[in-house]
Amino acid sequence: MSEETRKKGLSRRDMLGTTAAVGAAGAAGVAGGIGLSQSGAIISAEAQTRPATPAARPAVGNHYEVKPGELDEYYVFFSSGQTGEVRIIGCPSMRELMRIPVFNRDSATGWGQTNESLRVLTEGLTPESREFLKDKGGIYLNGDLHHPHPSFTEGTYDGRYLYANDKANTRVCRIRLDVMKCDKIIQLPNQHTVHGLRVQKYPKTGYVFCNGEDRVPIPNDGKVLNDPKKYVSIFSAVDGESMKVAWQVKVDGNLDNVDADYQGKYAWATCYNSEEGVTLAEMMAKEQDWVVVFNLKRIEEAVKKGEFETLGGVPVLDGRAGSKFTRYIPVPNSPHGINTAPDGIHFVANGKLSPTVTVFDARKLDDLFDDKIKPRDVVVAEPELGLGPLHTAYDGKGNAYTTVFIDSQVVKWNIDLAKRAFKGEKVNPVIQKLDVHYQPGHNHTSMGQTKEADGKWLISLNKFSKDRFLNVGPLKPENDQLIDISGDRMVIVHDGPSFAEPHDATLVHRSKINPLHVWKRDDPFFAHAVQQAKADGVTLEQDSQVIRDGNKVRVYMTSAAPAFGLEEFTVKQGDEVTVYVTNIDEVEDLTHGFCITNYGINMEVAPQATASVTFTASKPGVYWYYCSWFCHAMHMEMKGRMLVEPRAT
Ligand code: CUK
Ligand code: CUA
Repeated sequence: MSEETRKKGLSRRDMLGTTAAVGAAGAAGVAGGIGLSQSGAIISAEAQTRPATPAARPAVGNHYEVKPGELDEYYVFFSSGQTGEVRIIGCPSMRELMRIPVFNRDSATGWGQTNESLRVLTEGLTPESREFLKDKGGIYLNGDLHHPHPSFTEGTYDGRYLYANDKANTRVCRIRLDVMKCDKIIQLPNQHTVHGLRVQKYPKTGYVFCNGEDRVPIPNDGKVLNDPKKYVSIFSAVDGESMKVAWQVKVDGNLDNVDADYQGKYAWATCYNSEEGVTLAEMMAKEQDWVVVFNLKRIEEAVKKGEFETLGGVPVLDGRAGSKFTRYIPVPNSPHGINTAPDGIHFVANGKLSPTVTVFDARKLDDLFDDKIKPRDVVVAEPELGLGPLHTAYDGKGNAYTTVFIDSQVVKWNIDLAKRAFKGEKVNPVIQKLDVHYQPGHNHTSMGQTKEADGKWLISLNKFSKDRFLNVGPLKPENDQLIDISGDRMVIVHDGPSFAEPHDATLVHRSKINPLHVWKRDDPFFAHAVQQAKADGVTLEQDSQVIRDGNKVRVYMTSAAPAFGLEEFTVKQGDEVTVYVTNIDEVEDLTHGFCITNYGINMEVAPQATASVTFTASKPGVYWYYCSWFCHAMHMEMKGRMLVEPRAT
């Protein structure tokens, strides 16, 4: 690349372009109307007359533009932090496509109110939480979802599930990628919060690894209080199929983030607070913390042989210092993200308080566990990148991209150069530092957490947006920036505001995901409703009728645009009413809703689905119910009356 091109911020690829037409447009714009692109493709007359790229916008052509009616190449599964949901964004357009409620209460879909969602939200609670929530509606209304990660088969995404953690209430969820609904939530016993979450990449998922961050007594029942020596933190492996805890391991310190290898042998986690303090000053006192490596085979063998204690109903092993199940590798104080490279060999712990990242070679772990080498012998590089390294992503071409929070930059560096520098060679592993706006946490590359990393896109999830958008008051959105990494240089091509707080995201090529267009009638998600209808002699797809069963009333109705199967139904004050709505429209995207005015009831019923809601008809009177999802020209008229007869006094 010539010095002049470098100054303009252009890469060779910018000049060549991605596709003849689009790339040529970029080249014409920046290079002032050359008739031939360097790849030899003739630039169209239209492209030559296209206005030059505005100076403020990076000159990479328009290949990140997804025109109206065109589809994105990648699904991005975004977390939403303390909002508690998962969001689906299209990349490269960065258009928000859908929100999947999980740990939150959602008005539009009825998540947290329908019987189908309540089953998911309650069945996996620990007995203590069930008791605690008894007089609070039975469910948690908040969550803090940090890390959404899809299931793997043999090192790449298989399109089955997405898993995520709830840091707020120590839960793990599973989302079915065929219908994009959460079908399982479990709360982890013994541990206090689950922060880091990543999944087993090989041979398949397999395990979902969940880091217990805070240290508490086990059991945490008040018998031990201000005696931190007796606190412990827990690493959990959840079986991604059964969504049960397979095993837990007690560890020293506080676990932060986690990742897994490509061989199915190890998982590794960053660990801070080796001091085991309970105040900020205590937690930062030492110069060093650790990366903990878990030996999956040794743990599985011990579980098989029964070498564990059962706590909270699950097998718990002791992995604290000196255990055969773990190794503690010293790294600079308070590491944060830990990320496995697509080469299947390296993994990187990000320094946070140290300006360095530490690079490990997974091939040395067998020797480490056999005590043939020392923990630090696994370290093969430790480049200094900038202030506040938090997370690292990869392009599959040997380069890594690390966010540095305090410097507000993404640093592109080369793993091989870093290893050579570590051995004493005079080389600089840092290739480019790019300003991002501002304070980045996670960053993610397209397919970058699989062996199929394709090196096209990087998203920097910035915690602050400050002046990048119209001012919306003291509470500002985050800023997710799309960065083109396909050339030699990183180029920011898009700013995208998003609401609290996408910590993490996964970019999945669209060829990996195959959602249904309408529900299947035999879907397990509403199997309970189908079962109940069968017991009542009701065919959900045909019948609209009211069944009385003591003071329980079951109201079955179909919905077909623009009418409900029942224009009215009558119940008695005090009845426990369950309404089952079956959407018999087979038309794609023809969703109905069911909302009862002044009864606080609303739910979504997508094509060919059944949804149900149970409530007490405590207020007598006339209550209109209406369809809340716009479905037809006569959508406003899609309604009926619930007549609640007053209790005889
Ligand atoms: S953590 Cu948020 S920036 Cu929960 Cu993945 Cu690093
Ligand atoms: Cu049915 Cu609107």
